[in-house]
Amino acid sequence: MPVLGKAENIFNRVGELTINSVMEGLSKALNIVNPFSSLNTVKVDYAPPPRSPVFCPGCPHAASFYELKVVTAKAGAKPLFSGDIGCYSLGINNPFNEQDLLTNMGSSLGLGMGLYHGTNGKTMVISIIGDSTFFHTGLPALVNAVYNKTPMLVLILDNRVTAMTGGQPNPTSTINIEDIAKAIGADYVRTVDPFNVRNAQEVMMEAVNVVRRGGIAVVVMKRGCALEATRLFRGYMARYYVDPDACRACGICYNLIACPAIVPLENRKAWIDQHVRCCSVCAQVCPYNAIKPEGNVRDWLKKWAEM
Ligand SMILES: Cc1ncc(C[n+]2csc(CCOP(=O)(O)OP(=O)(O)O)c2C)c(N)n1
Repeated sequence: MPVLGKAENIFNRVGELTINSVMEGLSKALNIVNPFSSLNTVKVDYAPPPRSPVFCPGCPHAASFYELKVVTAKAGAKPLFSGDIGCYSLGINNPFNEQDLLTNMGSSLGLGMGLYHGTNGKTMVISIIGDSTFFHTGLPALVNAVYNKTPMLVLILDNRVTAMTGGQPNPTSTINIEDIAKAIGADYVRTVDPFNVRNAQEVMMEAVNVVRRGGIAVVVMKRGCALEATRLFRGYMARYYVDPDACRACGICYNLIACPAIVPLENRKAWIDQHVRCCSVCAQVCPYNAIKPEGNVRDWLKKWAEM
């Protein structure tokens, strides 16, 4: 049986192995007509709407970035957001703009530390990192930060999986990040649910104050990836809707959380797409209580929290 692969030009040597390129390669190797080739191209006579890539509807990272933005603004802080590689890299975009540096997986803490010392302690550093990336190379950098007494807020976005590359499990399911941070000796360590907006903001504010006093604060934002929650608990899914009579068209929900399921209507009132999962954050930030539950959202969010 011959072994065929890249050397025989069955698969491309460089670039992404897309579903189409793999199907094409297998068809070539098996000497058959690619049964999917007719499905490969779809012609449409309209252009896709222009918008930057956004978080998924219900993504806990969007809630964390929203909360961090509000807290740093309230604290009058102008931090450097040292970013990292994962779904949360999308925090570089509007309306968040909370990733000032972004290089390689696990670099946020080390680069943040370098910038703190390189500016003689004049920079407030907030390092943002995911659970998988934290275990990859963030952990030794946290040890280093504690050892070198580098004031910093480390925000660990623990969505329970390695979401960006397909939702693979990682050590976060068996090793508690909060316990590790405490054992290393961080000055302030808390775990919060980003879907509990008020509590998350209070904890973040305390953490910013710890950093201002020269300490190292670690805040674990723990809430499972929305896509995984949908796969696991679809039967429990419940949603929110906008009561048009109560909505005052302030735009806080669609402008500041940037959930792609919330859109402004022509009269600028909000409308929520009923075909996606909900996380309750928009309902919590609406100043007019215009966003209301439909179905048993309490059970859905409780189930989701089990991840
Ligand atoms: C050294 C290295 N290995 C693998 C990758 C591919 N990769 C990109 S993001 C990512 C995981 C991100 O997971 P996490 O930090 O948990 O964030 P999430 O996407 O779940 O928000 C991986 C493995 C990479 N960029 N660099």
